[in-house]
Amino acid sequence: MALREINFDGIIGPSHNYAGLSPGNLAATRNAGAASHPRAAALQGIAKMRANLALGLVQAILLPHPRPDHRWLKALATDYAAAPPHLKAQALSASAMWAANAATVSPAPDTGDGRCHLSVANLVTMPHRSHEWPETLAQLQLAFAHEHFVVHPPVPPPFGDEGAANQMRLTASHGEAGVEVFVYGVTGGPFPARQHRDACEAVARAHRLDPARTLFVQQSEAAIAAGAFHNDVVAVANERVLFAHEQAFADPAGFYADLRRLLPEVEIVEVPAAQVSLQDAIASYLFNAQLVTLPGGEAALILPEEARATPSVWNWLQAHVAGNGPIRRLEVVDVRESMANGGGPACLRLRVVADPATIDPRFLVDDAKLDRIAEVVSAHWPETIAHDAIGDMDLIGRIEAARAELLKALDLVGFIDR
Ligand code: SUG
Repeated sequence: MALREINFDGIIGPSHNYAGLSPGNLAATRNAGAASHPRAAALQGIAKMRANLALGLVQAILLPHPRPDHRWLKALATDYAAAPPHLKAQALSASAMWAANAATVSPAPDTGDGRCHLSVANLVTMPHRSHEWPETLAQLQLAFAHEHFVVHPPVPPPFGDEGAANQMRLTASHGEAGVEVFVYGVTGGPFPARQHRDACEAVARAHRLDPARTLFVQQSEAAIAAGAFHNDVVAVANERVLFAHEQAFADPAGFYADLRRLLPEVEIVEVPAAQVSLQDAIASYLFNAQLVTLPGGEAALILPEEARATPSVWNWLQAHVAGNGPIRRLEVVDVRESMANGGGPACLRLRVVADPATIDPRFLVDDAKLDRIAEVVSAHWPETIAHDAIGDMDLIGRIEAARAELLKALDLVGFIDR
């Protein structure tokens, strides 16, 4: 088995809009009511995937969910035309684009049965995200049907689970056994802590992780209160590098000591608050970068434009690279439409370490397939959605037709359409 890290990016759906549905997500709240640009949004996501392919990384996709979610509305004894405005917005959200929240993944080298385990996230804290899981489960069961994988249904409510956004894996190299770190929240000042410790522990048990190599770490209240609604807004890890803000964790010293004991070669890159404030880190999404290992072995950070535009952040990064820090290369991508809803480069992807030959090939992409996807997006995704248009049934028809065209182009009709 040739294990590689595969990035599954959520294709940004045709219903992408700014409804301000996530309290505690400052960007989404700030942009509530603004006009969105679904076509440009999806093309930005595709351009990010192309850039990752050009770096020699393996790239895959997850598909937009059917929106509005008629099944969910039916379970609420209504339909789209009759639903009150808040349910309309929640049913229409394109939030499944943030694939880091789709599932938690434990690659085969970490698990008791030598298979790669995926647990679909329940996302119960936010109503608009709580109905993503059935479609996510269906897509993951299709993409990971090979016997190498075990796909688990979500942890039951009320234990909130937001998937890989709150999980980090540290290891000497992707194909070796790792230390899995589950970050949970207890309190977040005025905002909800979306990831519950009981959910983390349930996932770790389901994945048959070695308790001696599994850490449960509390996110700091200050981070959640400042707008870090997921750990991946203030920390990211890849292979032996942990890159985190000084105020990310409730007890950083205890966490780092455990990590050094379990993985002596770990390299902890902590950004001091005196150089980059929590506010700048969160506004710029410095830590919502994709930290990746390039084919040559060096670590690169794939950052949003907003990180380059924030002087404290860009200065820190330049100094780190000039000083021979573990991160050797900076790549900047434009994902502004997603960022305006609080989703950076890392939110848009789910990492799976596996042999690409074991993945349903319809989910893997190369440049030619991205061309086909971009054609469908350019022809069918709405150019803009004004906030007051979400009740417009013509728009709903276009959104549904657009997704159907994409499934057709990817040979997925009859598999994940409903
Ligand atoms: O759950 N935004 C998402 C952003 C998720 C980012 N993911 C990670 N950090 N991994 C959220 O808050 C906004 C949708 C709206 O308000 O319409 C939203 O759901």
